Amino acid sequence: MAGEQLALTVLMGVFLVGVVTLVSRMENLRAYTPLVSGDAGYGDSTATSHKPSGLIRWLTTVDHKDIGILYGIYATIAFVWGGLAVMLMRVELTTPALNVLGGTGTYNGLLTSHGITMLFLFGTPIIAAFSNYFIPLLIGADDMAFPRINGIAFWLLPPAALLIWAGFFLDPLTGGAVGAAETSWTMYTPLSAEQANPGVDLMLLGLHLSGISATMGAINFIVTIFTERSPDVNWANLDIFSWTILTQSALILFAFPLLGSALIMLLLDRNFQTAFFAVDGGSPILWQHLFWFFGHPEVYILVLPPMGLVSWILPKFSGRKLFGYKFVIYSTLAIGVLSFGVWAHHMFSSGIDPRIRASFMAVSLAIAIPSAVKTFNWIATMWNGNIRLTAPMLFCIGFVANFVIGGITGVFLAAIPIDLVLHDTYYVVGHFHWIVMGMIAFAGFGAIYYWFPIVTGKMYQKRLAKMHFWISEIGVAVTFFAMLLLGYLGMPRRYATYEFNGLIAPLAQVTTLHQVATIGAFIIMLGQLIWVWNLTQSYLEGPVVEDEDPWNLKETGQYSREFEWFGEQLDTTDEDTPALAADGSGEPSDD
Ligand code: HEM
Ligand SMILES: [Cu+2]
Repeated sequence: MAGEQLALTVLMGVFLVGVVTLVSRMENLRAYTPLVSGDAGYGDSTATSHKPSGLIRWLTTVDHKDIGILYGIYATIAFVWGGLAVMLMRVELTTPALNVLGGTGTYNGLLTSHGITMLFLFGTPIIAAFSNYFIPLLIGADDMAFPRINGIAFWLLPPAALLIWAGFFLDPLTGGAVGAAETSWTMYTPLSAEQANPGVDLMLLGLHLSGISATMGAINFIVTIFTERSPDVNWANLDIFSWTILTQSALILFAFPLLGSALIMLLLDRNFQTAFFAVDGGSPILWQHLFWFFGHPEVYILVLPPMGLVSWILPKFSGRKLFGYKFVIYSTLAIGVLSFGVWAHHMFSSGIDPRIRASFMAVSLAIAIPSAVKTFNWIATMWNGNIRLTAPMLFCIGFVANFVIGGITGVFLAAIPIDLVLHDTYYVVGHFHWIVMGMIAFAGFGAIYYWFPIVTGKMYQKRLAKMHFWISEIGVAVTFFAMLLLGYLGMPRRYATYEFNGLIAPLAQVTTLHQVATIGAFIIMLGQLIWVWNLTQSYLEGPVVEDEDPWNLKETGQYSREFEWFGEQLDTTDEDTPALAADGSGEPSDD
């Protein structure tokens, strides 16, 4: 046994050395690195002619635009995986008994994978997709400050996903000896420490990798925004999206090391008999403190950049500048700072000192203030504006509406007495899904539609995009409103089956609400199928965009740097591509 292991270790070592040698010998890896090949900005067409083509290009690229696209594809795959997991769970929940998935273990595995995938493998990377592609364009930089670190940061993610999902693949191969982790995304101890399943260790290692990737990205963005701005971009006219990415990067820098340390402590507890989180001699509550000191900022790491995207895109279709630009920045910074002072609002019912609890309640309620400032700024921007209901704008408006519900349900949870009743019920699930699905995903969709012409040179099908919005918004409202109601009825979260004392809540009502939520989930899924179809079809066959201003932003003085860059690209490409309608769309405009 020990001999076998040694042989395996040696083999692995030889393999790794081989890979390193191979990579270091690939001369052309460096050939098109902007920093190495001298001045090779994207205006310089020789820069791109150095690029290898096909698979090698995508595996070795250090161009921020390529890396942005890689992040986008990766996040979409994760979104599909996480979405399929949750559909299985929702089908299981249509009846009180367990009759779809083989056992509660499968349910728990899907639940864990859904949460972790959506937050770490979809949420953070989809934001990185936009920031990598567009921040250098928006601030007039040639590329990121460290293009190769940028590439490495991305390539840490596929192994991270494989490790996080490993339990599912290894389960059938090992006859169940290694299975999917069943810890939920919060990985609460002692459950996570005592679960004797190597799948948990693999997941923890995967999470650690994803954290390293995010931290490398954050450092890169901070340095890029500080040092690579073109001379005419200063702090007073830096675009709002870059501001939110800068704040987000700072949050990552302070929060992720906490997660990394906690994960290592948990791994040590699991494999080397340390007792950080042990019930005897250690402290399970310590895990909650460490986890939420990371975990609460993480929710703002996920939501601040989408807020930045909306603050950037919404004015374009309101025909006026963002109302209160400065205050939108101040509120971003305020949320960033405050988010480190509220972690214990996830622990109100865990028996911590009531006096400590009260101060956390106060700070949590205070976050509602900068959040409201933002909301009023968005509304004031639209007020009396010349609103054009294009797909990106619809998603922005949906975003604001969903934030009102997601944010206000959060304020209720921040009140200790209410939280003691609603904690660990579906109300909490409803609260954060209004935000993560209703805001983060929506801002992502809005930005994808808005920048689609720049990235692909094509235009999407506008009617399908609007259908995508309406179906998604209806699905979100049906699903997550049903969850808020389930919470009021006392339905606990994270259960595969349910059973109720009729005096507290009639089982029939609970079942009906679960069925409503499942129908809503299918509506959401339908919307996403339309989205995937639209993007794929339009990318392959959509009308080519000839107009450097496909959104008619010049008219209202909203034309900005990334479209200027797009215009330059159009000037340098072939003239013989077929011309298109003046507004850049291939379809009759129905805006
Ligand atoms: C006005 C702002 C907000 C307030 C006051 C607030 C408050 C709260 C509170 C008190 C909880 C704990 C509930 C419990 O477990 O009993 C909670 C849970 C949660 N919130 Fe919020 N929230 C706000 C905004 C957000 C945002 C912007 C996001 C996401 C981007 C978010 C994501 C979450 C998540 C993921 C959980 C559940 C964590 C878990 O237990 O798995 N919240 N929120
Ligand atoms: Cu929180």
